[in-house]
Amino acid sequence: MNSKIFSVTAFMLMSTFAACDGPDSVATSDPEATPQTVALLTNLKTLAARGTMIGHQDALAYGEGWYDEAGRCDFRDACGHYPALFGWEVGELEQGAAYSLDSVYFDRIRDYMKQVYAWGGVNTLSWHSRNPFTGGDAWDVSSSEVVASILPGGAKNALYEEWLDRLADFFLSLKDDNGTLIPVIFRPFHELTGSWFWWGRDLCSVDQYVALWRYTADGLRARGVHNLLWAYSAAGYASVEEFAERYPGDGYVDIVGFDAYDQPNSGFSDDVRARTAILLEFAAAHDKLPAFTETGSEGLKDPEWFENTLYPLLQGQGLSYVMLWRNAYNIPGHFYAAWPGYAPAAQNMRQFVEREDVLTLDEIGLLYE
Ligand code: BMA
Repeated sequence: MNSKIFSVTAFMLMSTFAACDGPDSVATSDPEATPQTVALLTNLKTLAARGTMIGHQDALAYGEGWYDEAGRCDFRDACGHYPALFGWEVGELEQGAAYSLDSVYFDRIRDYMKQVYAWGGVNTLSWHSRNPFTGGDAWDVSSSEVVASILPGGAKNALYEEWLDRLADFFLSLKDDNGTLIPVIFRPFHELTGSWFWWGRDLCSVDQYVALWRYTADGLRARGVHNLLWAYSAAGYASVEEFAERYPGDGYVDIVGFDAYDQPNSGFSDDVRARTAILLEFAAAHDKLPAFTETGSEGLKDPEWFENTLYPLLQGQGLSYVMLWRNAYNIPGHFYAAWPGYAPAAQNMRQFVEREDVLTLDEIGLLYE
């Protein structure tokens, strides 16, 4: 065999092995993350180069005019594909409640998450927990002592430990039929650069916010929870420094992102472009996966919003996912994904998801191996 043929053959063999092995595993923030959790992050990093996964909050739980109907999903019914990513909400789980602040039973959420995992989709959880200090809801910003009260030595530390017990029990109950833990993107204390939640910028110091995040992550890890990817998601910011100010550290975060909604006269597109550029710079410097963690245009008043507004903001950016907010069954006009009865928006959403670089469930391949 001459040397050229030998090296071509060797190269082909090496490529074959490389293709079988898949990409080398990337490091998760939790060094003890389960193999499926490591595989998820590894595969999401590769997938982001191909396109952006589309997600929808509470997609299987309810929608425009329906609640908990087997097999129903506004997103799929409007455009023929399931989203790749499914968002769920654990607010009030910490209270030991049976259902979330958006009235979805946690037992059902577990079933939905199991279904999504069986399909090969991605689950993400947000947590609009109640205010442990005042007893109000997540939006109760009447006190700036809340975060301090949770931390060790604080009056609500024991209560918060109970909350962590409940969260840990739930995360550890997320298993497939073989008993394998289902990986979850957990996105607590979100929109932290705003001041509308009790953990917001004006409600606690930088050190307190970082301590809250680490205390939560360490507490869950100490309880044996290793099936989480941690998502740090901001609201508005104007510089890398501002985005980074409350970042809990590379050992506590896997995904970085922001939430932004298209409200009338909010300069949405320019704002998202500016935030994305900053996000991508930060993500590259820290080797974290960038995502657009919540968005939408309430009621889709512009039925061409997906193609005319959203798509140009995603194209070529390398964002892992974009998640549309929920289609509330009991708040008129509070929807963000199209639904079949709203035909012009459904048609536009179908066009959008059929783009090669907008990824639905059927296009993401095997993410957990
Ligand atoms: C908000 C609205 C509320 C909901 C909350 C938490 O944006 O959708 O109705 O309770 O998110 O999911």
